[in-house]
Parts: sequence; structure tokens; C-alpha cells
Amino acid sequence: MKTAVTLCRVAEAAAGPFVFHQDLSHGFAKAAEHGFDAVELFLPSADEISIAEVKKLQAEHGLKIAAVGTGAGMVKYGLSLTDADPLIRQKALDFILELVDFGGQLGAPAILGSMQGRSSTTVPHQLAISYLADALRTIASHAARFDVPFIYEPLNRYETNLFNRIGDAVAFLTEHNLENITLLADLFHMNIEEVSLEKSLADHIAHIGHIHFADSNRRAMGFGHTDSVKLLRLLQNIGYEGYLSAEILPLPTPDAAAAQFIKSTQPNL
Ligand code: LER
Ligand code: MN
Repeated sequence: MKTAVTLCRVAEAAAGPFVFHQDLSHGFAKAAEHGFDAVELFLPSADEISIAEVKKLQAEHGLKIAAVGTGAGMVKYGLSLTDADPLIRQKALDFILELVDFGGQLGAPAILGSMQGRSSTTVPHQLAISYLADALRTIASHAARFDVPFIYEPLNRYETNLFNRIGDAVAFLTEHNLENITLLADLFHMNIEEVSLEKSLADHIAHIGHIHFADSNRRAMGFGHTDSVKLLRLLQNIGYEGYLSAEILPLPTPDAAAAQFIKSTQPNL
């Protein structure tokens, strides 16, 4: 299965689940050194680096771009697609569309995680869901111009109250006829919310386009209590063809986490 490692350039996310935080030339070199197929970029905005510079780093290190995260819009600028203020919702949409453009030029999809926001007393649940559906429709049709999907990520209950489980997100996409959207199965969130990781992955594999392959404690697989061999066997059997991406804590060190991640993806099945 294809592997990716997260490269984060967002100062506000320094304590987040990202492996390498130094400049991108360092991150690309580390990704190649550890044997990853691709990198997943978590940038402060689409202006952080030019497309030409990314392509140069890709060529130098033989790496693909697996995906581009949009969470900086929330952690750095406080933007969300379900904010009560229409101006903030518009800024959130514009921020994401710029990252969709950025990723699209590199053949990579963008991800909606924390920028989905949450419902509140000022934005009741049904209204928040309709804001989310409208935004996803706009973004997904924009992404289609680049022939890439847009990735929606259900998060655990402490990070959103919109969709916490894969099955509920599938029902939402279906109910709203949302096309060109795939789901991100982040095993850390799923470990909190799903009855069974295996059953949720197997039942909804047709909708799953990306996996954050994290152990139960958000460290590299093997550093927590998830049965990763069982999961890998299942993913192979059900024909998962997307990335296993290391959105994990860089513990005990970034290099040790990266090395353990790669080791965990290469068991004798
Ligand atoms: C983003 O991929 C994610 O999983 C959230 O928990 C934000 O860190
Ligand atoms: Mn994630």
C-alpha cells in the first residue's frame, strides 16, 4: 500500500499530529530517506511555497503529493465553514478553494478536517449541516476541474459535533447527492467513535479515499494497542488503493516515529 508522511509548516500546530516540522526541503529529504511514497502537506496557506518549488522538491526526492490539509484556516485564522458569521464562512470557503487550486496543480486532493467547525446555539445542527453540504458541493465541483476529489474527514466528538463516524458521513453524502467527495478514515478518530474499525472500513470502503494510519494513542502503529496486521490484511483483501498517511505524533522523535510507521506497514501478511 502507498505511504505518505505529514510535513507541517503551521506554527500554531507545532504540538499536533505531524511528523516533520522543519522547512520543506528537510521534510522531503526525510520522507525519501525513510522510504515513503509521498508527503501530505499541512501549510499556513496556499502562498507558503510556489508550485514550481514543490515540483522541484518532488523531482529531487522522487515523491508524490498525497494530499493537502486545510486545518490552518481554523488553527491559524479561526475560520470555519459553519461559523455563524457569513463573512467568516466565505473566508473559510475562499481559503479552502485556494488550497484546492494548490493541490490540484500537483494532482493532489485537499482535505476538510477541523475547518468543518461545529454546530452551536447560534448555528443549530440542521443549519450547520446545510452550510456544510453547500460548501462541500461548491468545493467538490471546483476540485473536479483538476480531476481530483475533495476529501471530507469525520472527526472525534471532542473536535466536531457534525459527523463523528464514517457511516454517518456516508449517509450524509448520499442524502445530499454530494459527488466527487471521498472520506478520510482517520484511525485515531475511529478508535474513539466506531464500534469496530474493521467493520466500518469494510462496510464503507467504496467511499474511503485516504487513511490517517495512526495507532490508538495517535502514535505510530505499533506504539499503541491497535491490531495493525489485522487491519492491513483487511485493507488488502477489500482492495484499498489509497494512501496510508502518517498523521501521527512525532514521538519519541520524528525519525523514530517515521521509521516505526514504515515498519508497521510492511508486515509479513
Ligand atoms: C486532521 O486530519 C485531524 O485529524 C484533526 O484531528 C485535526 O488535527
Ligand atoms: Mn486526521
